[in-house]
Amino acid sequence: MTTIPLELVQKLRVAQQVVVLTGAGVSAESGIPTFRAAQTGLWAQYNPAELATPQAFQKNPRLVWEWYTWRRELVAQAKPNPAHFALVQMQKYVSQFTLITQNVDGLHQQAGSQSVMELHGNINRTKCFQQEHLVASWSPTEAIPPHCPYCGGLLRPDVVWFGENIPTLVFQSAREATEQCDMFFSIGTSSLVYPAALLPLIARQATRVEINSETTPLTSQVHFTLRGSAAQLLPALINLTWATHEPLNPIPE
Ligand code: BV8
Repeated sequence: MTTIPLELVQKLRVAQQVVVLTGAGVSAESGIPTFRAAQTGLWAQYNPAELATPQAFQKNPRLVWEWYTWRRELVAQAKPNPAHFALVQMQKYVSQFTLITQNVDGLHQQAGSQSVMELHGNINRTKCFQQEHLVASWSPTEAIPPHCPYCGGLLRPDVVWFGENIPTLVFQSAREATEQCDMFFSIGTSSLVYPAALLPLIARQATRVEINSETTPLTSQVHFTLRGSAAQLLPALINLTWATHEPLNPIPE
């Protein structure tokens, strides 16, 4: 595991506004395959970026619905890992902390993070394709996908597909926090999907840190690179920075 520079610890200890952007690499050690890792089993022959589009859904709604059903079952079995819990801790020690995620698995909230900004939606929420009615439940049906109880449209996951806009207010809040922060962490993301990948580039004024098991297009743009597993590096960073400090904002356990 890479060493954690003392200068990074010292900067984090005095940081007032910290923004963290996470990607699928943070959930990898919860057993959820990252977006670019080969899909397993039945889904190995599909490219996620080709399934996660409105066009794919319109062309084959059953296939796309079943892909998400498979992923929802993976997410249901997954538990937050030490990377998620370390970010809950970080939120307690930083006076203004913003967590922005590209992940759709809800594990940050499950771990206890507050006010998570979900850029790409949440796989556990369902809406209708036609009129975006949010649908919490639907009567048992043979139809795959099921139909919206309000308008009869086809149900789909409430995630942002490629070619769809990020929820405007969410991205605006994420952008504002990024423009004001003094430290920006990019954790477990390949930095290939936009506009999320723009955020670290907007944080020109901040000390930028990347935590990733591999190099990404962002690596050359950051001040500190921690090469390795987020589930190992984040707890180590939190411990080095605040082990002897009282939390500023204790979040109820
Ligand atoms: C948009 C939800 C405006 C769905 C996702 C042509 C037409 C239209 C748009 C575009 C276009 N060309 C480009 C675009 C823009 C497009 C885009 O960016 N495409 C890419 C492929 C180039 N973006 C969009 O379409 C966005 N909307 O632009 O709207 C617009 C509208 C209309 C027309 C034009 C423009 C919407 C993008 C949102 C897509 N939805 N998810 C679902 O999940 O099913 S994105 C999807 O990829 C996931 O959310 C995922 O999080 C995200 C990014 O991937 P990562 O999280 O980074 O995961 P990845 O597997 O890639 O990498 C994991 C990383 O972790 C790796 O670096 C690995 O090394 C590291 N790692 C692994 N294990 C660990 C680890 N690190 C640390 N520890 C470990 N243990």
